[in-house]
Amino acid sequence: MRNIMQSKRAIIFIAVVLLWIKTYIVYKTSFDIKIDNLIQEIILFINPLSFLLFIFGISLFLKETKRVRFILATSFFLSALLLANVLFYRFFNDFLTIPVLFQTSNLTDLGSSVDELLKISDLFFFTDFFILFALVKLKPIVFRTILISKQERQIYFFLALAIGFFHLGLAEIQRPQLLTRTFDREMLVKNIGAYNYQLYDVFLQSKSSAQRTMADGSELVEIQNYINAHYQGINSELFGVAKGKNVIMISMESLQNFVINKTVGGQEITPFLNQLIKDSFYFDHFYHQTGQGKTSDSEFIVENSLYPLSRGAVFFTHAANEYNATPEILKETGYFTAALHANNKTFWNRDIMYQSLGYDRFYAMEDYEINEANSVGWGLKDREFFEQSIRHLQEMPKPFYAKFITLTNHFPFETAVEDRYIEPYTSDDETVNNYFVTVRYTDEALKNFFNRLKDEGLYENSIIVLYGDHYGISENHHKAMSEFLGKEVTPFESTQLQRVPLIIHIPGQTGETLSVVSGQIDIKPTLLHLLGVSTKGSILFGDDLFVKNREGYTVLRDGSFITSDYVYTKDTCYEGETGEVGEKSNCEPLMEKAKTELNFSDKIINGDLLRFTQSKQ
Ligand code: GP9
Ligand code: MN
Repeated sequence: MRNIMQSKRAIIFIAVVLLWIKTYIVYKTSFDIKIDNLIQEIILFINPLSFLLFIFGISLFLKETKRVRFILATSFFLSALLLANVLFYRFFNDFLTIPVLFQTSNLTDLGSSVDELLKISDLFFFTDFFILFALVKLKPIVFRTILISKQERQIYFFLALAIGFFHLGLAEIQRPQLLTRTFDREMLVKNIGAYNYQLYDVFLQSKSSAQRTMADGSELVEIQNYINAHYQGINSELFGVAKGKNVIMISMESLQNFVINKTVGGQEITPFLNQLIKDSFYFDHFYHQTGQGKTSDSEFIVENSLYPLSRGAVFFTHAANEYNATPEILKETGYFTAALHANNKTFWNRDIMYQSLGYDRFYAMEDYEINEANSVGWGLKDREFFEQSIRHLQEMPKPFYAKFITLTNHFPFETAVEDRYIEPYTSDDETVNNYFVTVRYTDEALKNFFNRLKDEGLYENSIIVLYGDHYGISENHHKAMSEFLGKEVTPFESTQLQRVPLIIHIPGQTGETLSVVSGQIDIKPTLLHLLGVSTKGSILFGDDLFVKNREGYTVLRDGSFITSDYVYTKDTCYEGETGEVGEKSNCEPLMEKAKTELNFSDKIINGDLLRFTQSKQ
């Protein structure tokens, strides 16, 4: 009796094991998943298992004939899904997402080449299905009757759950806050597995379509009224001053403002930027406003003048929305728009989101020569990145809007020996110590880039905007930071540390340091006005930074805000001048405004409200 029962359950285990092993083989042979250590290899190996146990476990609730059919159908479906991902990967070097399936341009590309992509060896994808099918046909008696006790079912699911927890526990150690923090699909597939990834994608898709479906244009009226009432106007002397010029945007990885004009061991940390700000507009009270989407959030804020979301990355969660981003607007006025970043194009879902933002071209990893010698840390060294980008700039139609995203100054702040222009700082915190060295390296890379732009005759014709994307030194490093700054890092100081440099270089304009309190959200209207494009009536939350007597005010994604007089953070109102704790009532009038703006911005994103704006109908 016992033997028969075991064999009756065997089909489930055979199905699970076959599909499990096959999935691992596919991971290793059809996808290019980078593995850095043994734990990652273990995660990759076990990641399909709990999902497969659960899905095939459903059959334990079914009657005998249905059970076998269910197992065969599931095996077939999952194999087909895996194959679909492999085909997609062969073409796009990316994993399938639901929005991608609905992106017609991708589908046409893919559809026309399915023949080419399919190989005879792809029959391998159904090996386990054929084996199962043969087993069912040859030994039908083994799988016919079902006698599984409730207790056995409980053990089965307990086991599946335990494996699932073990796997997710390992993944959490390797990549904390995976789902909210990282949205590189390769990283997701590596950590949660191909099948869980598809499920997660379905979940994200249904959540966002539910919110989208429930929205109608009516919420826009209130938002539009709010924006119109707060419109700050233009600076008529500077409006259109850079009209028709190329635009070079440079997102500087993890570059915080506290390094500007400072030294380590008697050496300037940013000698080039310190020089550059003398003949540029430099904003020294400018804040990053990013959330969990880090670099991608900064890109989102800068180009849309909307706030990012409080969890997740808009680039990933709302990539198919209608936007009215700077590249799209400039494209309409005759600009060629490009983003340049020598990383995996799917990181932060950029390849998809850039289409929604109106980019003509994304120069990513494939467009660069990357090898061990010219890489460090996260990839291509900044200097090489800029150098190799020059030819991309040369080939672009003019005028162009080109966004560069640097990478070397990324945590954990590694530099090659030959690229160390200053000695590390000397606290007992390696991260902080090395940060200055990578910042110094990026500064050097920027200097070279500017020289190359001059050589190529691109400098005089371009307006260059440089900004720090987000903090590099997190709250975990307060001790070493207090040492460097020579003062305790209170919540007030911690907010001050969220300042990143903003430098706007306009040929023919003399420089000035402006201390107006501002944030990344202000870049879009500021830039568009310099290029002579009006933003009056547009849905955006920033203001032109050159407007005379502009109100100093900026909101961070966690609800903190900074004005010319006060800093509100962690439910405390600090005096801006001294950093002393002050009366909460001083901050109260603006607490409501901060909340309203964040809330309006969330509504726009979650409801995809920009699809209802007039120009989009
Ligand atoms: C990855 C780079 C870094 O392409 O933009 O992203 P981050 O971790 O800083 O968000
Ligand atoms: Mn970044």
